[in-house]
Amino acid sequence: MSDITRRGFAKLAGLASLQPAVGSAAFLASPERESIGAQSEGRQFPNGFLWGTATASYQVEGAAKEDGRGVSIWDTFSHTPGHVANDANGDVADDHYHRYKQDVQLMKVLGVKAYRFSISWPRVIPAGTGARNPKGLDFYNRLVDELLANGIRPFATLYHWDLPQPLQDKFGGWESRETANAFGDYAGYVSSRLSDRVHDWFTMNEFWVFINLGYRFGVHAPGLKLSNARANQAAHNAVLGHGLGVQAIRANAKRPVRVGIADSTSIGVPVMETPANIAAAQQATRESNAQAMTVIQEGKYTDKFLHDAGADAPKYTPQELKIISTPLDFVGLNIYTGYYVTADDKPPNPKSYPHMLSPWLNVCPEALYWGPRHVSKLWGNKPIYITENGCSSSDIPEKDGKVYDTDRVMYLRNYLTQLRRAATDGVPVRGYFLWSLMDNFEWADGYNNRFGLHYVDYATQTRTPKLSANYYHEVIARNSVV
Ligand code: GBH
Repeated sequence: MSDITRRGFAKLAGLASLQPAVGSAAFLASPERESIGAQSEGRQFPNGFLWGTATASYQVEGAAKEDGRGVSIWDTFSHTPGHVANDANGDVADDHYHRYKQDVQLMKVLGVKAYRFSISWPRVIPAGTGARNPKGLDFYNRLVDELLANGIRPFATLYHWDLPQPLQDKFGGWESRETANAFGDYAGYVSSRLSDRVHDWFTMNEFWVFINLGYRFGVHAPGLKLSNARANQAAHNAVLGHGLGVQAIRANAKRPVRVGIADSTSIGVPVMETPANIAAAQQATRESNAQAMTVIQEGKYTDKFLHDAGADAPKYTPQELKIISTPLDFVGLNIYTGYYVTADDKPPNPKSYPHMLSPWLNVCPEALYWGPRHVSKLWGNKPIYITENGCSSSDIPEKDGKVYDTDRVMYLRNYLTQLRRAATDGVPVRGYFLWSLMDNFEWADGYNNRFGLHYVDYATQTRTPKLSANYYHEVIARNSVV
């Protein structure tokens, strides 16, 4: 690592001790910035490109029993031995519930202009339906106010997997349309209370993941291994809940709002960028997302999906398809990786294919070009946000206490290069939310896989910026790949 980088990193590390007096302006004014500025040529993002970070309620908040919060399926799941690495849980997590002001300062030092967080349904409506819990909602009032006071735009997600346990117990969770209705009611309530200050909304995070990992493969809450027919019905009820949510957010909004989804749309990437492969990759993307993004955008399940599912296809009415496809204001894509496509095949990856610390996280930077591009070609020119992108790294502090996550920097630079290519190719991608602001509870992997720009020492709750925080700070300051 060069001296220049080390000095810059040390400065940022100093900043994170929250001394606004040596804030980012001092860092930016340094001569280092001038001397390497020329390298940024040709790597600029469009003016006004929105840089942000993301987290989710159960992964960071902790305070699991405070201020009347109800129990979620992730509390139950993580407290059942054998489900999560080291039997970890989110009881404390990053203690963000109490430390949110400090965490907003971390964002401010980074220079992000937007923050995507999620709202815990059981905090706000502990039983899932019925009685509201104003004390729970107040946490989000405080958080939103703190963000706005610091010039950071809030993007709220209403469902990032922490379903109120009573909905699972009473109705079988997403197996029932009752849960979709309850979600609509909850979405309308939260909109009525926060939309005076929150302009940008996502209904749900990653349909495929919470349905398939939760209800089909049993590795996420609620840990069920349902038949294909029942899991397909659960997936249908989830997108129905999304549609009801979109309508309820708008119907209850105090000011104009924009509503979208944050979906783990799987992205077909042409192995070689020939016209035939590109067309095949686009078509593969449409089919492989038939139960989420495609039905939401088109208001119908694809013929191929219905044919392949046969008797296991979900039961639904034309009216439900209309609700599901209520037009969105923008589209959020969570993109970590992609899969390769050729005109006649979906080739498997060889054993030597590179991945980050998480075995599933194959390095595929081109997904950040092809993802937004396929979506805009298939479904029109709506604004697109990358609502999550980032990676796990082993992130072991060195003797000097710092984390030199050069692998994450490598990952980010390659992905951002492809995102910039999309933005300058006319794809309407408007912003990027890096996952994640800080290390957090990584679901079934517990606290082992760290995705943060800030290292969290869970014994002391200290946050320390990693080298990648320094990197992202530079990207934002220059609005450029660096
Ligand atoms: C997103 O999931 C989530 O929105 C976010 O909460 C999460 O922290 C982040 O990305 C990083 O994972 O080992 O076969 O069980 C991305 C989708 C969900 C993909 C968990 C990997 C585990 C697959 N990820 N999944 S497996």
